[in-house]
Amino acid sequence: MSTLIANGTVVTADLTYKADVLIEDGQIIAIGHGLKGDEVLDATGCYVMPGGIDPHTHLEMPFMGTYSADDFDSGTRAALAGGTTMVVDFALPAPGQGLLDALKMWDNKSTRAHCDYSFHMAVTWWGEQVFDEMQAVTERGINTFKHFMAYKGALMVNDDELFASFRRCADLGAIPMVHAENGDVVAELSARLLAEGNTGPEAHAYSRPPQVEGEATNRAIMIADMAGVPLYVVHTSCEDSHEAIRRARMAGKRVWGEPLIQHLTLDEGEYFNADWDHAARRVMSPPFRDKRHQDSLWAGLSSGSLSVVATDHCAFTTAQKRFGVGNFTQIPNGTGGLEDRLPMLWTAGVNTGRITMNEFVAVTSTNIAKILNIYPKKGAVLVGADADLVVWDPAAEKTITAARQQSAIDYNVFEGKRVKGLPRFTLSRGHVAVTEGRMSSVEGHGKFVARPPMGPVSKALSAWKDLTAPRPVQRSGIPASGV
Ligand code: DUC
Ligand code: ZN
Ligand code: ZN
Ligand code: ZN
Repeated sequence: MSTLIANGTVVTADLTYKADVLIEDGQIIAIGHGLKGDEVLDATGCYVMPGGIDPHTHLEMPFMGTYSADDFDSGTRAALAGGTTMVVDFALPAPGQGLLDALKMWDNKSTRAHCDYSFHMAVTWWGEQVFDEMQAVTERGINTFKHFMAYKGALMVNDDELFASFRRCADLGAIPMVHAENGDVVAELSARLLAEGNTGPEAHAYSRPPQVEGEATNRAIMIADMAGVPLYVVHTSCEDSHEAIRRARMAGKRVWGEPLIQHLTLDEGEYFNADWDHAARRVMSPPFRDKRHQDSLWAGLSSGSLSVVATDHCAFTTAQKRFGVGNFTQIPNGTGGLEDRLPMLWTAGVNTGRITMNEFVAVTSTNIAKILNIYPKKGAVLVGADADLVVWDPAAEKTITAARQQSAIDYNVFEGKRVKGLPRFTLSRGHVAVTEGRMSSVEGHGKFVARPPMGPVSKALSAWKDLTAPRPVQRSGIPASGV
C-alpha cells in the first residue's frame, strides 16, 4: 500500500519547493507532481519536513537512586506527538559494568519503541575491559561515546581517562561526546552551599555556574585535539562554552555544540519561584541560565557555530524530585522536552525570524543525521530515504499542558506556553503515527538504526597532523659517559 502526501511544500535544510511525496514500504519512492497513492494525506497549507531527530535522551535510565520516568514506550510516543521520528538514547553502564552488558539492558528496554532509535555508549569508568569492548560496540553500529566530566564519585571520568578513551575513539573512527562541567569544582561548591544552609533548588544553579562549563569545554576540546579526534559537546548552555566551541571551529577543529530547547527558552528565574516543586522540577545539569546566555545560544544557531537543538529528555515525577527536599544535591537532575522541542523552537525561532525554516530543519534533523553518519537514510526528504516525516501546520496552535501530554510525568516545564506550528501528521517509516494530536503509533514499530564509523575524515583536526609528524629528538645534552 502506498501513501501520498499531497499539496504540501517540501522544506529541507537547503530547499523549499511545492511537491507531493509518495511513500511505499517505509521509504520515499517519488517526489513530484501528478503522483497517485492508495492513501492520501492532505498537506494543504503545510510544510513536509524530515522528522525531528533528538540525539540526546535518557529513557528509563537508572540515575541518582531512581529511574527516569519516561521509558521507550511513553518517551517515543512523546517524540512522535511532537514531530520527532528518531531518538538517540544513552546506554549507561554503571561504574565497573561492561559496555556490552549495559547494551543488553538497552536492547531489552528499546523493544517498546514506537519510532526508530539508536544509542550512544557512555564511558563511565576506564580499564582494559572498556578499551576492548569499545570495538565490539562500534561493530554494533554505535560510534559515539559519551563522557561525564561531572557527577564526581558516580559517573565522572578524569582527564587521563578522557584522553585514553578519546584516543581509542580516534582509532575506531568514533566520536567522543562530553558532558562538560568541572566536576571537582561543582562538588566543592555544592558542599559549601549545603554547609552554609543553602538547601533549596536555587542552590543547584549556584553550584554550577557558567564558568565550570566553559572551563570543561575548553579542556575537552584540548584533549580531543591532542587525541586527533572530533568532539561533540552535549547541552551547550552558556556563552562560556559556546565561545570555546566557536574558537575551536574557527581554528579548523571539528567540534559541535548542542543547545537544548530548554536553555533556549527558559531562564534561571525559574529557580527563584516561591513554589519548591516548581523550581525542583526544573533542576537539570547544566542549569537554566540568564538572558545573556540565551542570546548567545540563539546567535550560535543563526550563525552556524552551534549545530543541533536537542532535549536531554530525562523526566522525573514530582514525587521523585521530592527526594531532594532539604538537600538540593539529591534532587534527580533532568527535565523533559521530547514532545515540545519542535513546536517550541518553531514558535521561538521561526515565528520570530531568529532562524529560517531551512535552518530549523538543519538543527532539528539534518545536521545531526550527518554528524551521526545516517544521512540521507534519516534527516532527508529524498527518494530512497526512510519516510520519517512530519507534515507541519504553521497555523495550528495550542497551549502546552501536562494534562494532554504523552510523557508519563505529572507536569511540563513549558506548561502554559502558547505555541504556533504543530504536526498535522507524523510518519514513522511510512506509518502514520499521529494525526492532529491523535495517536496511532505502534509499540515495537521502532527499529534500531546502526551507524557506521566516520572513517579517516574524523581525524581532520588542526593539531593532528603536527602531532603525528616525526619530531626531531635532541640528544646532544646527554653526557656521553651516561653518568
Ligand atoms: N543532566 C541532567 O540534567 N540529567 C541527566 C544527565 C545530565 O547530565
Ligand atoms: Zn549531561
Ligand atoms: Zn544527558
Ligand atoms: Zn501502518
